[in-house]
Amino acid sequence: MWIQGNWEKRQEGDFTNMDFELTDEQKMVKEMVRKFADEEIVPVARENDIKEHFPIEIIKKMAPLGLLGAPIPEKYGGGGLDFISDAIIFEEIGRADSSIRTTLSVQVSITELTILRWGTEEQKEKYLPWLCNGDILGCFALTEPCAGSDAANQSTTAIPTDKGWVINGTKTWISNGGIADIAIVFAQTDKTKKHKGIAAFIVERGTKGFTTREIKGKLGLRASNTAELIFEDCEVSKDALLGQVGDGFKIAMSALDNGRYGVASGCVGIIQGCIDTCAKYAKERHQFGKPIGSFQLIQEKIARMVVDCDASRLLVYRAGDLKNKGVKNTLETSIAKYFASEAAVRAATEAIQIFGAYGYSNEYPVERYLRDAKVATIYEGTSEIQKLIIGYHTLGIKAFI
Ligand code: COS
Repeated sequence: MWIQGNWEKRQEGDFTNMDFELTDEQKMVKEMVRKFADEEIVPVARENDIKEHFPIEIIKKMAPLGLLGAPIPEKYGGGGLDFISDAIIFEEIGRADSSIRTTLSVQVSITELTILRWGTEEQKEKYLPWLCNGDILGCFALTEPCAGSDAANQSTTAIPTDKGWVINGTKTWISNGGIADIAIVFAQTDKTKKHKGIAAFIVERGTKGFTTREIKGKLGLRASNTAELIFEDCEVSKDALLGQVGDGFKIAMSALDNGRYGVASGCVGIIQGCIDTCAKYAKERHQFGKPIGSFQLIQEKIARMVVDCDASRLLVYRAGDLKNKGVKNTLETSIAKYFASEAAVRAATEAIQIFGAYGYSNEYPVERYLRDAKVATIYEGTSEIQKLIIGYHTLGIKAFI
């Protein structure tokens, strides 16, 4: 049945602002980042993965293009770009190499945007311009050996002193942890207050009592840097506090709204990469006297990837649109992250199937896509956590207390 009201509403322009066309600026960003990724990242991605080499040289080349601070206001050295452009950057870098996309996400989404949102003017001026121009790298230290999904259960402590704070504890699985110049570190100041006792600190590398230990042997993201951070009577000044004492959990959760957006966008890139490589291969590879792309079962696999890619991208853009409007977007970001990360695993699995035995070797990038996609269903909140966030927003009932 035709619903009359819809047409009238449309005439009045009374629909959500939905414009599926990228702006000229966004198209320019896409073209520029794709060119950079194809020229600088794709040719060395395989080698870096094999050698577990963190390519600092590529990160440094991204800075002059403005990629290390795209959504940060120009007054702090950023590009002042919107969040759809931000997603486009993550997608294009993610299409080339998720290890580099991870480094970029940590730098921009959960370090810079967190300092921008919660930092004092002094902290913003002290750190943001150097993060944006790549002189320093950041990391986000929330996870602990016993605090993963249960992020509020922090064992790291921060005890106040006359001069500032003394931090003790261990963080683990920290992306960029071994090479970052600053770390946003979460610690408990008063266990009786549970999540309301958590505080966040900006701790600089070189501070006495702060050491790192690199974690090697990961299934994927092998060219990204992951480390354990160890704090032993690590003294920081009062100025190191980010936000107020007790704001720590909110800071972490709001940061993850941005971090999960970067992960979801990067997964769109993985799916797009699967489509591009599979479409090319399916036209070149012949079996039974025909290109395999002419077989219905191959077309079905590629069609599913295309649908997953479009759906993921649209979910990302919806979350990005809310971010541009400054509207709370935890639910929409969780939906995008959950869907896109699972879809990336599906796409990469099918991509290997299309490539057959060749897909099982690192001669082609599809096996790396699968290894890299898998972690996106785990880090920055597992798929299970995203579903519980979605469930809570739908039912109003918390499953995790
Ligand atoms: N932005 C700002 N504040 C937020 C927020 C957000 N997105 N989400 C929650 N908060 C605030 C709430 O408003 C609440 O504040 P008050 O105590 O003042 O009312 C506080 O944080 C606690 O919120 P809530 O009770 O909803 O949190 P839960 O303990 O129920 O959250 C989940 C549980 C599972 C959602 C959370 O622990 C989580 O996301 N875990 C996964 C952690 C993760 O992703 N780890 C990956 C490693 S980090 S790279």
